Amino acid sequence: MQRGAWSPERLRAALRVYVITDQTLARGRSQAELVAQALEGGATAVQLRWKSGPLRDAVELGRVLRQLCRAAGALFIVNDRLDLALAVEADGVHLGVTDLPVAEARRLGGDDLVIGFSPETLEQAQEAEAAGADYLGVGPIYATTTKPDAGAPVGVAHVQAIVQRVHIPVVGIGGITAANAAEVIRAGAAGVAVIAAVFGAEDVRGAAAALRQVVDAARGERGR
Ligand code: TZP
Ligand code: MG
Repeated sequence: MQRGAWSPERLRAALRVYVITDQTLARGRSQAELVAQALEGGATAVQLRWKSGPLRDAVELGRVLRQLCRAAGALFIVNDRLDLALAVEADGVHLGVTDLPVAEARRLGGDDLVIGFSPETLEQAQEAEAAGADYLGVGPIYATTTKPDAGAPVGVAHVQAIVQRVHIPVVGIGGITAANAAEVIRAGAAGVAVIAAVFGAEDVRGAAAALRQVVDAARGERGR
C-alpha cells in the first residue's frame, strides 16, 4: 500500500542498505556527519536508534537526519518510539514486540506512516502484516555484540521461511557486513540493516558503498 511518498516498490528499493545510528559506535564523532557520509556512500535508508539520553536531543538530531534523508531521497525511520517519529516527521517507525502494537501505531500515525516490525516468530510476522506493517526486520542473522539482548543467531534460513509466508519486504539484521550480505539477499531479503558495519567503521562512506555494491549485485543476480 502507498504510504505517503512511499509506494511498495519505492519502499522495497529503499530497504536495500539500511543504516542504523548508534551513539557508542559513533565514538564521539557527529552522528549527523556519519549519516551524511553513509548517504554519500549509498545508504538507502537511515534509522535513528536512540537508547539513552534526553529525548529533546533525539528530536534535535532527528530533525537534522530528516533533512539529510529527504535531500538524498532516502527513507528515514525512527526506532521504537512513535512520538519521536511524529515529532521529527520521519517517514516511519520501527517497532519491536515490546513496543506499541502495530495496529495502535497505524491508528495513531495514519495511513502515510511506514511501519516496520521485528517479529520473533513466524506467527508474529504474519500478525504484523495483517495489522498493517509495511516491512519486517528479521534477526539476528549472525552473532552480534551491538545488541546484547538480541538472542541467538537465527541464520538466513529464518529469513527464507518468513519471506515465504508474508508479502511485505523483509530486511535481515544482526552481524551483517559486506562479506556476508549477499547470502542474506539470496535468502530473499529486500535488503540488510546494519549498525557496526557502517556506523562503527573508520570510513563510513566507504563501508556504505561496499555494502551497497554487494547488495545491488546480489539483487541483480535474482532479478530485483
Ligand atoms: N536487532 C537485532 S540484531 C541488532 C538489532 C538492533 C543489532 C544489529 O547491529 P549490528 O552491529 O549490525 O550487528
Ligand atoms: Mg526496538
